[in-house]
Amino acid sequence: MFSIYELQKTWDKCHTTATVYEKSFAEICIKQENEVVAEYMAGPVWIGGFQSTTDDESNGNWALLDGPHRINLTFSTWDSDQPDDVNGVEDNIVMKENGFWGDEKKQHTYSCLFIDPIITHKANSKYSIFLSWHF
Ligand SMILES: [Ca+2]
Ligand SMILES: [Ca+2]
Repeated sequence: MFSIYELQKTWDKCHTTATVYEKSFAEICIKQENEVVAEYMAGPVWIGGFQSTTDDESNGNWALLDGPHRINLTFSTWDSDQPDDVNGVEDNIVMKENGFWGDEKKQHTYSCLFIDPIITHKANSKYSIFLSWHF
């Protein structure tokens, strides 16, 4: 189950906020997941994508958070001009309103996309239910 935490947070704050609510920062691994999220979101959202190292920027080294683990990015849907690493500081992934991804500076604030790991495993589907909320 995906959910959008509507308050705007930095990427790091989204990460810690996910833990507070016993959720995970969302990883998006397939096109269908991306499409579902793009349909429901009202504005850009941080997802749990980041560069595991920027030593070799052109190579990307993009990864996803999977709970406490990290996995290499196998699916991506970058916008046409992205990732462009403006000023050499864009190392995290935001999903824009059009559903495509951009690299962005982690200090920017956006809503956060979370998944509920427990329901995910039970239902074997992240997108059977979708809700949006804020506290
Ligand atoms: Ca970068
Ligand atoms: Ca960018």
